[in-house]
Amino acid sequence: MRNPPRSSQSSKSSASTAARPSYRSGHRSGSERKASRLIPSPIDFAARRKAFLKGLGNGVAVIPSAREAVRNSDVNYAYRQNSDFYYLTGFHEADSILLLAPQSETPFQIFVHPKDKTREMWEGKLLGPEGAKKLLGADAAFPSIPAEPFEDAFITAMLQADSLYYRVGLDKDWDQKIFALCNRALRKLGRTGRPFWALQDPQDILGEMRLVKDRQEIERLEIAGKITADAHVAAMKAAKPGMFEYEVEALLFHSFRANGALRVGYESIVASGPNACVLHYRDNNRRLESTDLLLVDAGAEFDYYSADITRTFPVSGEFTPAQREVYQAVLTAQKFCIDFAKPGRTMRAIHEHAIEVLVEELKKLKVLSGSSKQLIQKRAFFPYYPHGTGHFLGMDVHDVGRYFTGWYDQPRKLEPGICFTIEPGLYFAPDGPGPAKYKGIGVRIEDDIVITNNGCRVLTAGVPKEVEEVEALCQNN
Ligand SMILES: [Mn+2]
Repeated sequence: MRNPPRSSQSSKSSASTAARPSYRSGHRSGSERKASRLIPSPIDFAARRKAFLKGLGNGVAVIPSAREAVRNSDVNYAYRQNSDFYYLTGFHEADSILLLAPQSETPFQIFVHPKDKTREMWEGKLLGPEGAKKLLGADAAFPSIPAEPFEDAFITAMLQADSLYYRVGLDKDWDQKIFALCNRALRKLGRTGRPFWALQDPQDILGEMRLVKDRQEIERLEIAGKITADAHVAAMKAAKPGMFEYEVEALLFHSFRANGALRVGYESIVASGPNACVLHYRDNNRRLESTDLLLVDAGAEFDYYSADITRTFPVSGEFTPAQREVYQAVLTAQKFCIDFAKPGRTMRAIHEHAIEVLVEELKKLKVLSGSSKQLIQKRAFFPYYPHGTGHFLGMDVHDVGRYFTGWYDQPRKLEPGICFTIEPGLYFAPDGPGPAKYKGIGVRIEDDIVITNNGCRVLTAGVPKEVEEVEALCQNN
């Protein structure tokens, strides 16, 4: 089978509202949703380009589309556009190149796969250069195959530029091509003694732009959060002893797609029993046992924005006393961190806060003892809490943007519009340290939040996390 159809680019307005699946109420939930309220407002890609072009100063930016990745023979992995490319264009096709040159008469140039009847018969419609000019609002659009139009345009642009914004190191073929073209441009200048261009990472500008979300982006993260929350609720209701982890995974994916989210933001983690202690567990092939906790870490991607939720619940519908103790400790930390998150605070401070709360909880559970300060200094919590408390969230599940300003000793202050996860956990590996009664228990609770003017808002509140609510849902098969 070929890839599923990507977001349609069929209507006139689709350049600004590309990939806008409607959100349909899940038939299992029974609650009426007004679909109109869940269709996000269109994104102004031209405004994004304008801001980016301004940031480039006298530089030129080249952003190639994501490459098709071969799975085997002539079959590819499912394609997803590069986030930066999509962020600036709303265009989802492979074999495209974005060339942005503020000094040029045509600052926004795009190179796209040429129209090709045979290819279109197999793969679906291509926008083609003419369509790209019209629908994407490009100042100039050319075929990306053969390479000459891009090469000529790039060299011309570089002759007028001070610096090159191009991300090195992601794609060797592209690196070679770009450097060779730069050298051709230098030769073209003759014996001027002009040195090679300063090389900049487009992330310098784009990372900051993408990190602070505007209304349209928050809407999308909110919808992704709602779709994901519904899927987690469905998983809690459906999971029972004897099922396989992959059955729960399938159910999540069904729920995502049935509600208009075309992809997962990352491969779902469905980890039962001791598998929950494997932080990025992916096998998803164990059979659920009646005394298991099931840790589900899964997020839908809606219109290129991803949610990221983790819930941990008892397969039987009831926590054992030991499971409940660990769960309650993590929940306490998670809620404290959410209360703590507000403008001016930092991701590092939130993490430190989580550690402080978890250390107190571990003392209550008699896992640790002694002075909290010393336990933190010695990192005594680390065997049980070996990961961070959150990450930026957006088009990439681990989103772009600087966690630090200046050098790495100055954590950046959070500001309204920054979205991230809060996901403390506790893990007692079967062969690790800790009291016997906790061995094999792994709990993580993760929500997505956006910083507001005076605090934060949880985007994923649709899936319960209080012990009684979780048990009630799990029992309601
Ligand atoms: Mn996460």
